[in-house]
Order: sequence, then C-alpha cells, then structure tokens
Amino acid sequence: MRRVPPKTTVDDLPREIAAPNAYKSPAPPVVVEAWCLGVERMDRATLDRFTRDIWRRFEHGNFRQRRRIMMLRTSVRATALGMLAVSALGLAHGQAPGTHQGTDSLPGRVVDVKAGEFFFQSPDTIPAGLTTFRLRQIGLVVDRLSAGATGRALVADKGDDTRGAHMLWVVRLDEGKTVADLHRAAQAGERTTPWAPQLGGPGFALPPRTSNATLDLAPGNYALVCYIGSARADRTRYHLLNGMFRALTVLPAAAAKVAIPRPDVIARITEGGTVLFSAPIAAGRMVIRVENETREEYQFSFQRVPSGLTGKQFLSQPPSSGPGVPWGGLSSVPQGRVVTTTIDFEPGEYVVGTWPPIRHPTSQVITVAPGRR
Ligand SMILES: [Cu+2]
Repeated sequence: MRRVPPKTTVDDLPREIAAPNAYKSPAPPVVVEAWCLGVERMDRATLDRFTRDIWRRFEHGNFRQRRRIMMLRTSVRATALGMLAVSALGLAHGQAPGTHQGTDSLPGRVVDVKAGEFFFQSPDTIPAGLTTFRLRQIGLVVDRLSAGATGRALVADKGDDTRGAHMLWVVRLDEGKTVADLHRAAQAGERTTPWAPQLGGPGFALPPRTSNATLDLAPGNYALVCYIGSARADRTRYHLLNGMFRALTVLPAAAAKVAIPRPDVIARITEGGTVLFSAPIAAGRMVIRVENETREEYQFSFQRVPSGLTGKQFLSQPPSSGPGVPWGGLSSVPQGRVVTTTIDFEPGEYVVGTWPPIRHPTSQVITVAPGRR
C-alpha cells in the first residue's frame, strides 16, 4: 500500500498554516532526511518479503542464519550511516530537503513536488533565484497504470474524469496574505485575486514521466496550488477546495544568481492560443522558452500521438475520443509572462496545444526528428 500523507482539510484552515501537511518529527532533521531518502527508494514489496523472511529465520533459531542476518544488519546500518553522511553534506551546503542544485541538468535549483489526491508534498522553504519545479504524480494514476489502465481510465474516478490528474500553479502571495486567505477566496468563488498573481507551473505528464517549469523567484510568500476542476460548476471537483494547496516560503539567497540557460526553442503563444516555434523540435532534451504574447492565460501541453494513428487522424477524432500520451508542458503561462520548460523528446508525432481539450482548432501536430544536433 502506498503511504498517503495527511492532507490539508477545510477543518484545518482556521489555524495558522505554515506547513499544511508537514508532520514535525522530534528526531534531528538530518535523521529525518536520511529516513525519508531511504523510504523513497524502498521497494515496498521486496521490503515486506525481506521483513517476513528475517522474522521467519529468527523464529527457526538457526544460529548460522542468525549470524548472517547480524552481518546483514551491520551492512544495512553502514548504508544508513553513509546516507546520513551524504545528507549531512547536503545540509552543510545549505541544501533544503527536496531540492537539488545542478544535478539533474534542469535549470537552476530543482524543487521536487509530488502530487496525489488531494495533496502536494514539497519543501516548506527554498532560497530565491532560478528554480525548476519538477512535478511527479504519485496518486491513483500510478496505481491505475500498474494495473494496466489506459486513456481516461487512468485518472477518472467517482464520476470525475480529471480526479487523478494534477498540475501545479505557483502563486505569489502579496500584501501579507496566506494560503488560508487564498483558500477562503476560492471558497468565495474567486478564480484569481489581485494579491495572488499566478506565475505558471508544470502541467500533467503520464508517470513515470515528470513535468517541470522554470521560474525566477524573488523572496516572499508563495502558494503551490492545483486549480484542476475550478472551471466546473460542480465545486466538489475543485482540487484547491479539496485541500490541494501548500505554502512555500522563498528566502533571500546568499549564493550568486544563476542565469537561465539559452533556450533551444522559443514558443510564442499568439492571439487565440496558436503557438509559433522559433525552430523545429528535435529528439533529446529541449529547453523551451514559452512566451505568452496575449492578454489571456493559456496552458501549454504536449501529447504524444498514440501508436497506430497519425497526428492528423488523432486531431480529427471526435472530442470524446481517448487522449494521447501526456508528455509534459505547463499548467499555465499567464498573460504577458514567460515560463521555461525542459522536455525530453523521443522521435515521433506530438500534438501541442494551449486549450484544455487537446483537439482544438489551434492545436498543431509536430514531428520530432531523430538525431538532434
Ligand atoms: Cu490536483
């Protein structure tokens, strides 16, 4: 069973929310960090077999086996100590848990955010500067995928066809407002509020793929929000109202400012949502700078065309037809803003679109050629 962290509920809101779903352990931070690293990497099925096996051997009382187990425990302890050392090094260099600097070939500091129904797991505090939010789905879509589901069945649940799909919107909180204020505004029916400008964020990618968005963050208070379901009349489907938000504090950074890398391609979102690319997209890792020239907010998403169809055939299917393979992109590129995303492409046909239904008149087919550069 996957471990699901406690989520923020509406009942939690009247109190001060510094870290909505954080459990404060009495253990020193370095121990918590090492434990979290270990838990993240564990294969639970194997662990359970391992645990059962260990106890069975102990119960049988075989001395030689006991000795082997003691040796195994010693090596496990050594590994744990090694992890502690690595973790301590990271902390010594000012590494906030859940963030990485320059190890993932993504621009700036990488902040890992995990999304499920209905919560985000992410660091509480990060330093200011160039930041790439990398979004990983860990909710029901992962279970459905391993059970062999495809298409909409991957995320549809309880009569809601987007219940298991999550995106991330990074929102700046001005005027001393908090995530609780943002939640209250959403309850009052506000989709956007003047003191909570949206900055963009990563869209939905089918696991195990992740999506990402690079933003240059100034010190301040921010909220991570999933606005999926906000456009519907049925408010029970609105992920933010279901507790899918989290506070993020961005602290002044001591380190020198990291510049954003030169993009491989510039994608301009023009009037109506049509995208114009500055160069063809080739296989491999592409840094795409997305510029929204319009006065409307747009999303920016790639879907790979399912096998057996051409891109043209896929786009001309009825709207209710199954989706392509969500390949990544951005939940939002606000009007007049620039957001960068980094995507690994395989050769083949993709559809790029800026409207929630991917089969939209402004969506277009792009062919990714093999052998980049
Ligand atoms: Cu969501």
